[in-house]
Amino acid sequence: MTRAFVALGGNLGDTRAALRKALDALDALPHTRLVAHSRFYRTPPWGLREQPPFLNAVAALETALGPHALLDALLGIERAAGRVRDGERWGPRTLDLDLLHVDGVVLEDQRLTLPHPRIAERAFVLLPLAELAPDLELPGQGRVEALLAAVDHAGCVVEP
Ligand code: PH2
Ligand code: MG
Ligand code: MG
Repeated sequence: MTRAFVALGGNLGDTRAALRKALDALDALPHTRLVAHSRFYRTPPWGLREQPPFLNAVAALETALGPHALLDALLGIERAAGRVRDGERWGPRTLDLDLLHVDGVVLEDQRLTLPHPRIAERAFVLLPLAELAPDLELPGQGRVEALLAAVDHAGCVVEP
């Protein structure tokens, strides 16, 4: 079993329900267990600014799935949640599941780059990830707690 971290996000519809359902779906994946999840954060939209705020969280899994099988499983959960890919990069979405990191894995191919290449820029990922794994060393990027200290996360607030 390998530890993997998944970012959850969404900003269309009932995002709280979508994230809760996604956590259940992650736990229900074959050969996979949800070990922990962060609190939910309301976060300002990053990348494309003119869209509703996001709800974001991070999940820690133990899984026997390889990185590509896990990616396929995440896409399947997004589809089951009604995600429609209209091609707009960084645009609004019902549910987004991004594979952030898998212990011991560094890879880059057509489908997948690990660790996720933009973690260090994203307070909406670093804040929940630091709840679960502040000491995690992301190959090529650094330690999560140090990365978090270098970004502005003032606009991100824990949902009650
Ligand atoms: N996801 C994006 C683009 N921008 N901004 C926030 N705050 N949270 C997200 O999850 C997010 C985003 C594309 O996946
Ligand atoms: Mg994303
Ligand atoms: Mg995505």
